[in-house]
Amino acid sequence: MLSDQQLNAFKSQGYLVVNDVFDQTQIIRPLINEYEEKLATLCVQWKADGSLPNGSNSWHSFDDCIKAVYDAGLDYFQPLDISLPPEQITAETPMHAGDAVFNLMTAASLLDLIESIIGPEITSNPIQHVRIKPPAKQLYQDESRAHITSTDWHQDRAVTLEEADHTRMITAWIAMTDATVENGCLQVIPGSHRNPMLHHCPNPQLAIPQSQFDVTEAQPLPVRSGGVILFDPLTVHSSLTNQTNHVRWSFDLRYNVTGDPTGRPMFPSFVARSGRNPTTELRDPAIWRSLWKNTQHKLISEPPVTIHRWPHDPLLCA
Ligand SMILES: O=C(O)CCC(=O)C(=O)O
Ligand SMILES: [Fe+2]
Repeated sequence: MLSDQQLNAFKSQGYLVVNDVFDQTQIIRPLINEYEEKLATLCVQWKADGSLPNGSNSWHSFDDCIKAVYDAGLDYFQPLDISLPPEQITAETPMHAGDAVFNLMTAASLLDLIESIIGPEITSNPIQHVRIKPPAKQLYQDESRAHITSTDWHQDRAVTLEEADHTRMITAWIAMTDATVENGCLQVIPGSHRNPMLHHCPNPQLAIPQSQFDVTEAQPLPVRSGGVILFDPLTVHSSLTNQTNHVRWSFDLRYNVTGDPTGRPMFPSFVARSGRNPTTELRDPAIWRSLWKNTQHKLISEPPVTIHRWPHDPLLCA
């Protein structure tokens, strides 16, 4: 649970850094193993079908694999992501709903922090991603995907549909690798959660024009592997550039009060904790996987889903 001091800091600043939330042996190492295995499987397939050059045989690390796969122009992101994409969902669209991810999402140490802020009726919100970011110097010049390169300034409320504008929600940003100023940690505008929703421009990333806030107030938030940054859905945030030679890896998860709209109704949510009715808590990762599988089957036959509300505004988004 958060101390009164931590809770007050969260309420006044709109964010809180908490180190050492996840046990390295129980949670972080199994996640690394699960991702290493998944990436290795992908690489075997890509080599077999000729899309990955043979020279890439001598990888020694997860880092090297990610770099080689990115260099070859292959999409490692979607198969490793923990959500379906917003569009072009087919029967083959991959995603990663592994046991170790489920254990992260439902870890008591994280839910305790969330409970301190929004109470004991907690739903795991399906707006969730992995971000495995190669060194910036290695990226293609036109790379703009927020899961691969630095993320532009935004509020998370803006990535939901209007139905969730009053949803009591928290983002939990989890450092897998140590997150530093050099490798592209998160940064926030302290106190900006007291703003209303600011205007967001849709392209190339969803972003608040810099005329709408004071970017000189930006506060970078380094956090160690296994630590968490909690923030309010209206806190203005972005991430820095990865200027190192190593991959920077994080997950971002969201939780809302059970019963409030998630803001992405086409994707599956589940009860992660319930003080009132613990039997409603989902404890089985196989059921979580099947929720996503069923969603996928349903969405194949439907038109692309809209995940945010922002049209291009020619005045604000020049
Ligand atoms: O890690 C990043 O680059 C940005 C993450 C983010 O925007 C979020 O967690 O809401
Ligand atoms: Fe965000």
